[in-house]
Amino acid sequence: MNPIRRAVVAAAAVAALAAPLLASAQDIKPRLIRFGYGLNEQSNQGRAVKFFAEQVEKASGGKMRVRAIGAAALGPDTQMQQALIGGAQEMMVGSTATLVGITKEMALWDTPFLFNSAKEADVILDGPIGEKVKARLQDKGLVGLVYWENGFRNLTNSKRPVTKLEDLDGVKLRVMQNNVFLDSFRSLGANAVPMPFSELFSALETKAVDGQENPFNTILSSKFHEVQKYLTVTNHVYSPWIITVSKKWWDGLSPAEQKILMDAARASRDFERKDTREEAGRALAELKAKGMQINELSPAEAARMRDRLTRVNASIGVNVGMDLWNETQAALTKLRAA
Ligand code: TF8
Repeated sequence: MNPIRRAVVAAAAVAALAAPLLASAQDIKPRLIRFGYGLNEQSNQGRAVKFFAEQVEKASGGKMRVRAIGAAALGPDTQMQQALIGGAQEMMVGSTATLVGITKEMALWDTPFLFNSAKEADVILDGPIGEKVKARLQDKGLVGLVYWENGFRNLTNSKRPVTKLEDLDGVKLRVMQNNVFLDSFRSLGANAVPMPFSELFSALETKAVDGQENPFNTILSSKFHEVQKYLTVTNHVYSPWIITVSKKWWDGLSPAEQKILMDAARASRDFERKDTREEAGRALAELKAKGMQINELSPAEAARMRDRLTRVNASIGVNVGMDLWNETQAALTKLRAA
C-alpha cells in the first residue's frame, strides 16, 4: 500500500469508529429553551429551574441552553400555557391547578386532604395514576414531564387569627383560578376570589384581598409575611407543580434531545422535592421570627373544616371521571394498608 493510500484507509477507519459519536452529536442541535415560572429566583421553584438548566446544558455539551425566566415575567401560568400550546414558548413549571381549564383530570390533585403525607403524593404522582393524568395533556398541545412539590397549603390573612370556621366569614380570600378551590373556600364561608399569583402580593398589600393560601415556602419566598399577620396551619391540600413542554416544539426534537430533557427533569424533581422539604421544615419558624402570628386548629375545628371541604369531593369525582377517582381512592387505601 502506498503511503497516500495507507493514510486514506486509516482516515476511513477513524471515521468509521467516530461515526456513531458524530451521529449522536448531530442529534443534538443548538437550542434555546425559554423556561418560564411564576415565583422569584430565590424561591424553591427558582432554585430547581436553575438546577434543571444546568443539567440540560451539561448533558448537551452546552448546545441546549435554558433561559430561565421567573417572577411571571412571561405572564401568569395560564398565559404561559397558551404560549406553549401555540409554540411561542418551549417550557414552564406551574401549578397543576391552573391546568384544569385545559385538562379537567388535573382537578384530581385539587381534592382537599387527598394525600396525608408527601410520601403518599410521591407514590401516586410518580406512579400509573400520575402518568395517566399527565398523558391527558398530549392532545391539548402540551407534554407533561414530571411533577414537582409545591406543597401542603396553609392559610394566611390580615384580618384576624382563624381558630374556627366562623372566623372565615367575610374574609376576602384569593384562590387560584380553579373551581375546586373556589367551591372549597366558598363552602368554608370565605369570600373567595380567583386571581393569578402574579397579582397577589400587591392585592394583599393594598388590602384588595385579606388573605390567601399557599405552602410555607411560598409564603416566605414571596414575602407574604410583610403583608399578612396571621397564619393558620391547615394543610388543606397538597399542591403539585408540573413541568410542561410545548408539544409543537417537543415533536421536532430528536430522541436524544428528548432524553436529555426527560433525564434532567427527573433529576430536577428529586432535587426540588428534597430542597422544598428542607425549606418547609424551617420556614414556619422563620415566618414566626419575622412577626407572623401562627396558630394550629384544635382537633375539633380541624375536623369541622375537613368535613366542609370534603363535601366538594363528590363533584370532583364526577368532573375527573369516576374511574380515575375510584382508582385513586383504591390506590390510597392499598398504600395506607401497606
Ligand atoms: C398559587 C400557586 C403558585 C404557583 C407558582 C406561580 O397560589 O401555588 O404559587 O402556581 O407556580 O397560585
